[in-house]
Parts: sequence; C-alpha cells; structure tokens
Amino acid sequence: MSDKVILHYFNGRGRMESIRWLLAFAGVEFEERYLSTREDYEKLQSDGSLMFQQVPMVEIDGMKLVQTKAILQYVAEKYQLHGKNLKDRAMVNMYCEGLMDLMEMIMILPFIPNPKPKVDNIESKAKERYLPVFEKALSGAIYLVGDNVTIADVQLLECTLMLEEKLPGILADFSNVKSFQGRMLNCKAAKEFLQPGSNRKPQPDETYVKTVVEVLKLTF
Ligand code: IBG
Repeated sequence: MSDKVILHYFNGRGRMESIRWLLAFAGVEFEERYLSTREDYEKLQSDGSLMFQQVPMVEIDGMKLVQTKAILQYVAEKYQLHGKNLKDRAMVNMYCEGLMDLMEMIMILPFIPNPKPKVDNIESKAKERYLPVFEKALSGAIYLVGDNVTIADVQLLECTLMLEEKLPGILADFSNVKSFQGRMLNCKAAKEFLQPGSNRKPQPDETYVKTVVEVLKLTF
C-alpha cells in the first residue's frame, strides 16, 4: 500500500468534503481517485477495500478507513485537532455531530427533485437550533473549544460557507459566528484551500449528481 494519503470518492463534495477541509487544516497532502463509473465502485467492493461497501474510503497509514466520522476522528487525533483532554473532546464531538446533522441536510439537496421546502426547513433549523449554539459558544472566545483550532472550528467554517451559498445573509443576526468565519478565512490553510485550483470541490452540478446516481444506482 502506498505511503500517500489517497481519497476514494466522487469528484464532488458530498461526504468527503469535510475530510478534504480537515486534511487541508492538518497540512496533509493527498491524492484522489474518483469514482466515475459503476465499474470503479464495483472494483473497490470486489477487492475488499470497502468495509461496508460504501465510500468515502481513505487510504492512510497502511489502512483503508471508511465511515466519514471515523476518518475525521483519526485525522483530528493524529494532527492534534481534537481537543486537549477528554472533556474538550466531548465538546468537540457534540459540536461536530450537530454540524454534521446540518451539513447532511444541505448535501442531499441536489438529489431532491423539489428542494424548496427542504431549504426553508434548513433555514429555520439553522437559525433556531444550530447557529444560536455557536453564537453563544463564540461569545468572547476565539475558538469553539479551548485555545486552539479544532475539527469543530474547521467544520463550523465549512458549514457557514455551505449555508451562505444556499441562504445568503443567514449569518446577519449571528455576529460572533460571522466574525469567527472572518478569522478562520484568514488562516493560511483556509486561504489556500479556497484558492482556485485547490482540492476544494465546487458546488454540486448536474454532472456530479448524474455520476452519483449512476454509480450508486440510486432510485427515487
Ligand atoms: N455512514 C457512512 C459514512 O458516514 O461514511 C455512510 C456512507 C454512505 O452512505 N456512502 C454512500 C454510499 O457509498 C456514498 S455518499 N452508498 C452506497 C450504499 O450502498 O450505501 C452518498 C451521499 C452523497 C451526497 I454522494 C450526500 C449524502 C450522501
């Protein structure tokens, strides 16, 4: 197995994008192998690379890791992005779970025929349930947990950008979150990741949706 970190997923955001963000903040270079056809996916299944026949899969340190949260946790632990003690890690995990719940609602939108009601639901959930939590946590604090950046901060940055793409202005009543976003965007890692030509994937387009539907044989 290669020494390189290799990401196996579609050429699009989906469940892999948070992993790309975290690797960028960890300063880890990686390569990608895109699933473009059903055969690409079946090959990974038949060679035993996918524990649950699902992607994302990441080759790292001689392992083939699956399950998005397990992958994120491994990278966060390895690169000290997971909080310095048990209680901090519990806080980090709670924030990350909430953020992932919200991001999952957004990442499935391109696969929904009439997304408007879902977008409305995301807007009210974001404003009433999620953003108030982060607004409060960031009152007088630079980071969500402790004195250093953690995976929770990286995911909050990713989530705020995703929200604003769908709902411009949604942060208007959340000034601490907006300031946090500005600080995070000023980090070298974020600046590089947001440069054109970086590993960041664009917003989902028709080609990405069509590929996912064909490769996974999704039916609606
Ligand atoms: N719990 C797993 C994880 O978090 O990694 C779920 C992984 C998963 O559902 N993977 C999908 C898959 O491989 C691809 S991502 N499905 C095949 C199967 O048979 O289950 C699907 C997805 C996209 C965009 I693309 C948004 C949300 C999900």
